[in-house]
Order: sequence, then structure tokens, then C-alpha cells
Amino acid sequence: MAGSVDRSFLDWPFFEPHHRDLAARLEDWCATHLPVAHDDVDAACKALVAQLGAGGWLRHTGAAEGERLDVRTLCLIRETLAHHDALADFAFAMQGLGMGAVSLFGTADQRAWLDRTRTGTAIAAFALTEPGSGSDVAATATIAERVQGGWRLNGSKTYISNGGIADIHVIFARTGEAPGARGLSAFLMPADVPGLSVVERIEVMAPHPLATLHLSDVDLPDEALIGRPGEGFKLAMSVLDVFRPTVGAAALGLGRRALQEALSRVTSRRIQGEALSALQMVQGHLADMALKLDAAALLVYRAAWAKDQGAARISREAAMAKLYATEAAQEVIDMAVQLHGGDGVRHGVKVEELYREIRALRIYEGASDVQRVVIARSLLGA
Ligand code: COS
Repeated sequence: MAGSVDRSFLDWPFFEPHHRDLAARLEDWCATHLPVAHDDVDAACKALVAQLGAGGWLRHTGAAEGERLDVRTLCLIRETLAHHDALADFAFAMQGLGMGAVSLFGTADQRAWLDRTRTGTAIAAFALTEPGSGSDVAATATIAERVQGGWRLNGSKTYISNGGIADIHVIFARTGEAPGARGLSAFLMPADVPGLSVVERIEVMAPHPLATLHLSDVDLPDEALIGRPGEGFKLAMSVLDVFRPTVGAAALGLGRRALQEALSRVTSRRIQGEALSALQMVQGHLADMALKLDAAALLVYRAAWAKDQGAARISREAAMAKLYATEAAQEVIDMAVQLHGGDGVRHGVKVEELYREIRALRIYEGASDVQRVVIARSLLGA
């Protein structure tokens, strides 16, 4: 029916009964809790984390000892939340990405933080990007030097989501075992550690908490090290392999919402005495939008399914899912704006919000061209 949500993809063989059950329960939860006001994004995100925790949804963002992240569940939750409210998706996603290294490689003590991030009593951040290294992670310049009983960190991190409101960060720094990618390590860093400051809050086109952090002689104990020294780059890439398909899923949620909005627009708006949807040119656009969304969904859930089946690395599948789904969603949303005419660019109209929300997804967690590099290297065996 025009304007209703297409959930038929849940019948695909990628899913198990518990996924379908979760998707239905979350849809009900979203209908009563979302959207929230975005005027004060810090307050909104804190409230969303608490609500998502109380609703039990954040439990899926981390894996306790002996558990595994279920990537299909992460994707379904992100897709559904993004469909209703992009800020809710952001709040959910950052708990997972922020604590991803702990879920995959953390010690029992480090996993204690998961008890808090999975219940919404602590907010997490993933601190990788720096002023001088975005796509080129191997150029990380923040230094962690060995001191008695631990590590001393100095440097800057920027574009850190949840920066300024996070309670706990996973931060990457150069420990110097080798040059480039082989000399980085990951650390668990609480927000109240002396020497850590928020030097800038960054305003972006679709507002969410974002900051530049400065570290000046931040001392962390030995137990803060996640994984082994020198393996931080691989650790970061393993986390991104898990979470890149979920970015694709969020894009899918935004894209599906745009198609839904477009369908209600073209069936209600009249032109020359009949509905806009009677025009074949409009029908052609709708068909292209639906096609792109189904193709994106197939790639997203293929990648998630492959990881859940136990694949050690899904770099290529994850890159394809993120690249295609985010680019396709951008095109679908752009067309939804076009089909809305002047209303499409008006503040307060949903497709205008979607147009701003989708853009960053083609950049964060590996820009589209980084995904192309990953895919090409898998073909060339490089
Ligand atoms: N899982 C495990 N190990 C991986 C890996 C993965 N997904 N990807 C790479 N590695 C390993 C490689 O096998 C290689 O190991 P060896 O040194 O033992 O050979 C090492 O890591 C270095 O890999 P590579 O040579 O491919 O590193 P590059 O510096 O060329 O970086 C890109 C490759 C560009 C793909 C990487 O830096 C990247 O993904 N950048 C984007 C970062 C990003 O997403 N930033 C956003 C931050 S979060 S908002």
C-alpha cells in the first residue's frame, strides 16, 4: 500500500525467527518513543541512550565474555531507528562502535564497562580520527609512551562522535613498535582522566554531539591497553569491518523513509487533474528508488549474515555494503526531495531532514573512496 513500510525483506533467508520478532517489537517501541526533539542534541542523545538502555535495545551493542555481536541484529536495529529518527540511530550506533574493540578483544575487567554502555548508564566514543589523519589511519600521530605502570598519551583527536558527552573512549595512539600501521595500539580511556579536554565542539549540517579532544600527559594504567601493543591498526579495522555494514543499514533506514514519504506525496499531490503517481516519469523514478533500496538491503544483510556465520574477515562485503547503501540512499533521498517540489527543501519537511542526515554516512567510518580501495585490493590480492 502506498506510503506503508515495506518489511518483506524480513522473509529473506538471511534472518532467523528471533530477528523478525525483534524487528516487530522495535517497530512498536519506535512508534511510542520516536522521534525526539533535536534542539539540544547533547540532552537528546543522553536521553536517547537512557531510553534505549531501559528498553533493552543497547544490550545488542556489546558482547560480554563468551558472547558474539550479532551483526544482523545491529543492522536491523539501526535500519529501524534511522527510519524513525536519525539521532536515535546515532545514539545506538555509537554505543556499539565506541565499545566495539572491547566487545571483540577486551579483558574481563575492560568488559565491565560494557555493563554500563549496554544498559545506557554510560556513553561511549571511538577516538580514531586526528587533525592530520582521517582516511590514512597509519598516519596516527597521537603518542602513547611507556611509563612506570602504564602509558602517557599526548595528541589530538577530532570529529569524535559523542565527544563532550562520552563517559568512556576507545582511543588509538602510536606506541612505536614499527613505523606506520604496525606501530599503533588501542586504549580504554575514561572521560574524567586528568589531561583530557574538549577543545572544540563541532557544528555539522545534521547536528549531533561531535568534538575535538586534546590529550596532554594523560596517564593510563597497563590494564587500559586493549589487545596487544602494535596491533591497534588491525584492531580498528576489525571493529570497522563489523560496524561498516551497520552504517549501510542506517542509510537503508533513511532511504526507505524517503521512499515512503515520496509515495505518500505522489499519491496525494495532484497535477493536471490526476495524482502525480499517474505520470510514467514519476513511476520510473519510484521503480529506481525501490530497486536501489532492495539492492542495498541485499548487500547489507549479506555482509551481516556472513559475519554472523563466523567469517574471520568480511572487509570486502562490509565495504560493498557501506559504499553501495550510503550512495544509493543519497540518490533515493535526493529524488524524494525532487518529487516534493518546493516543499522538499523546506525546514520541517521530513525529506529535507533526511537530505542533511544522509550526507555524513558517505564519509564517516571510511569514506566511499576508501571502501573502493578496500574492494579493489581484495580483487587484486594487494
Ligand atoms: N582486519 C584485520 N586486519 C586488517 C584489516 C582488517 N579489516 N585491514 C587491514 N588489515 C591489516 C593488513 O592485513 C595489514 O597487515 P600486515 O601489516 O600484517 O600486512 C595491516 O593491517 C595494514 O593494512 P593496509 O596496508 O591495508 O593499511 P593502509 O594503511 O594501506 O590502510 C585503509 C588501508 C585506507 C583501507 C585504512 O586506513 C582505512 O580503512 N581507512 C579509513 C579509516 C576510517 O574508516 N576512518 C573513520 C574513523 S571512524 S568515524
